[in-house]
Amino acid sequence: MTDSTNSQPKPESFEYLSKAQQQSEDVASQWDQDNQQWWNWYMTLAENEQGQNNLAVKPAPFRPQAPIEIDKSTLAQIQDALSVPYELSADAIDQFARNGYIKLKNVIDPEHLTLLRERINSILIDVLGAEPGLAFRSDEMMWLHDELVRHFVLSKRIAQIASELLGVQAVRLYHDNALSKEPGCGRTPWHYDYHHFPIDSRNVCTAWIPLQPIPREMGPLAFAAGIDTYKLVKDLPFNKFDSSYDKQLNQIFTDRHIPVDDSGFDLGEISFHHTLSFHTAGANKTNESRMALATTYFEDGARLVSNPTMISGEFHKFMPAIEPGDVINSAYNPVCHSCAD
Ligand SMILES: O=C(O)CCC(=O)C(=O)O
Repeated sequence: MTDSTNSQPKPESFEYLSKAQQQSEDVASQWDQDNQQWWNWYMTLAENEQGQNNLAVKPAPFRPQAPIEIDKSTLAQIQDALSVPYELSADAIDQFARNGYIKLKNVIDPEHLTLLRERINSILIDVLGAEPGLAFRSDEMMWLHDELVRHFVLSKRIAQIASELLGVQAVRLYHDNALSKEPGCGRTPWHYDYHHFPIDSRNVCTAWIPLQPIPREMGPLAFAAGIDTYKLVKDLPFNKFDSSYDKQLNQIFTDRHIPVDDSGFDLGEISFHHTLSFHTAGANKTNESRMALATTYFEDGARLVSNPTMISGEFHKFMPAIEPGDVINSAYNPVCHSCAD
């Protein structure tokens, strides 16, 4: 794309930024479009082999299927399985504290995840349509209207792990997030969630739940080891227009020999990453959508920051009526695990 006034090529990000956001380099103002457009923009900030967001692989149209019916007894079984406490070892807690992330195998029944994948795929088709075109499909707050999704998002088992890893008494839900990286979609840029979530606390973590096995070539979530790694790059200026921030982060991690875990995931395996953990995800070089459900939890009592920025996307959706400085305790932020229970 070129600008008719000065014939300078416009960055790909301009396709997704509003006119107001295009006019200033600063990120202080709030995001002014929806969260799907946020992801469209955000994916343009990744450096890719071909220098572009979308690779040559083209996805086939999504085939809308009749919504799968799940009977009451299966739903009850799923809810029960997702309420069973998980035995987290001291070693896992220690690894999370040191590395900022942990991958845990056999947390969720693969059959339950297969049902969830079908359900989330049909939700995405309902919300975004069946035609390919989006490199990265997303949706949030699905738990409010879908019972199957709700059992996963409010799962005591998952929230208990989050609470123990963070070492806090109780956690609340920030949001759920369907993350479908389509065939041919490029990398997710390096980032840490502390920069993204408008939550005034470091006691925040995300469970990233693959909905099919994810080999390396499908773009698994990948982590830079070290809870303190962010200190190497915390003063690096973020660039909202192009991939320069991602590129510099990559260079610094390479120069400093920071180990990166980009191993694949089995079905049933899930990861938890701390809000200070730097992470990325590879391109999806397969012909299948790389689907994951991410659920984020924060320490009960945390407040909304005083100045949320565009990097937080359409966050009001996740905490209606909460104002800067308020404790985040809306009806959309239920306590999902409490040691007092
Ligand atoms: O799924 C992805 O590619 C990115 C997800 C992510 O960054 C997250 O859940 O924190």
